[in-house]
Amino acid sequence: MPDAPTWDLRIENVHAATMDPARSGHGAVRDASILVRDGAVAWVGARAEAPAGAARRTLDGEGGWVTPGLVDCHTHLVFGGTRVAEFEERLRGASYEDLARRGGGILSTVRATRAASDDALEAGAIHRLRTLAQQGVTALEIKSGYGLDLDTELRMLRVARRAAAVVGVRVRTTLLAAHAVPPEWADDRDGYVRLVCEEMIPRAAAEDLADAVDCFCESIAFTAEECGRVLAAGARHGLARRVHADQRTDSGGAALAAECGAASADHLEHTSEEGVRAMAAAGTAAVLLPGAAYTLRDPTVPPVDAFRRHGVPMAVATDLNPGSSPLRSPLLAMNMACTLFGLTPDEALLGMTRVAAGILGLEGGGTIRAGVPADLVIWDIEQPAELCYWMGGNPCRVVVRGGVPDTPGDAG
Ligand code: DI6
Ligand code: FE
Repeated sequence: MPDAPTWDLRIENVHAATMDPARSGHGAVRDASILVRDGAVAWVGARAEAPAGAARRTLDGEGGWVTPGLVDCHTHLVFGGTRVAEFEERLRGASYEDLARRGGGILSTVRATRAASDDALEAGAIHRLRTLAQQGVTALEIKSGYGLDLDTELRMLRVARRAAAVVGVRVRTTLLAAHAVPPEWADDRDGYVRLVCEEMIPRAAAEDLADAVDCFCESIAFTAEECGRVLAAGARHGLARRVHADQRTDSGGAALAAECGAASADHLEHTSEEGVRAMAAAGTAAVLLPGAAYTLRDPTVPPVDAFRRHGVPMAVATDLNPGSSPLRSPLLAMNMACTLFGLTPDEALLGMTRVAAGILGLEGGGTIRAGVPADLVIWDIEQPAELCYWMGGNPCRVVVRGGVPDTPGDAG
């Protein structure tokens, strides 16, 4: 009997963008080999130095590039209905804020989500998740926020976890009950904030349905004071903190996120230098969501230069949601981060891998290193910047999830 193979998987004939901070640039290793055993990367380096030993399976990268699996660290992909009618209204001149004040916007998705069955919510979420997974996403965050009552918020979090298990991606869930004031609390905002802090957050934490809490700090949503109460309640219940900050106006969201020890402040189109400084001091990362800026045609760009100068790490995510960012492509989000916000392709790729994984606290940290989970993507490209360059199409050839290769179909 021959000896059992040493490795479960050997990937050859590829270049690797490892994102390993111990290597320079994006951690590139040209002519690399990657060896996988028991679901984890066992070795990565130059092919000429690769350890010997038979592999159960060998993948030929055909001269392409391998990167860590993409991490989409900000999505709202569980929801009922669509907002295609509002898309058309905005094209005729209505603003996002007009629609929200008329009871449309987030509240129209709340109505559709409350009315949807668990099965319908799950089917929609699985469909959108598969589309992301086919473009190399192996881990992501999914928020609630279209229930705005205890039952529907918890239902959304359960659906998020189940959908991720069905598709085979790693997930972190976030309770975003402070997304809008629901109609039944319109005359008692304070009562709703108390409900979020005193019932929804404790239940989501006790049932282990949420990893983090988030809030929409904005003129059409919650004030910085209200958001501060929500974030403090999340911290008391052991949840990480995230903030939708300064998306439409400078509402002090970035400074609030820093003050509450948030893992990230997200959007940040209208953040001041003072807010950036506070984030840097607190170690709060920035999440850039160019799909929303594009959809809402906001010409204001987040203070990317200030983030660089102050050393604030920048993640890039889709913000996949039915209103402000119906964007189902992580690669297009990276393209927009470069073209609209001025990131370099290296920054955009880091932002969809290592920085995003850091915000979600994922084991392995969005890198390819010995010992980390083998979540990898082989791309049909000649250089990593192509991931940001093409618009449309799908250069993803193979996705490896926990050491198991999977050839994606066409992204739908
Ligand atoms: N900002 C966003 O971009 C999403 N939520 C938020 O607070 C939009 C949500 C929506 O319009 O449905
Ligand atoms: Fe969002």
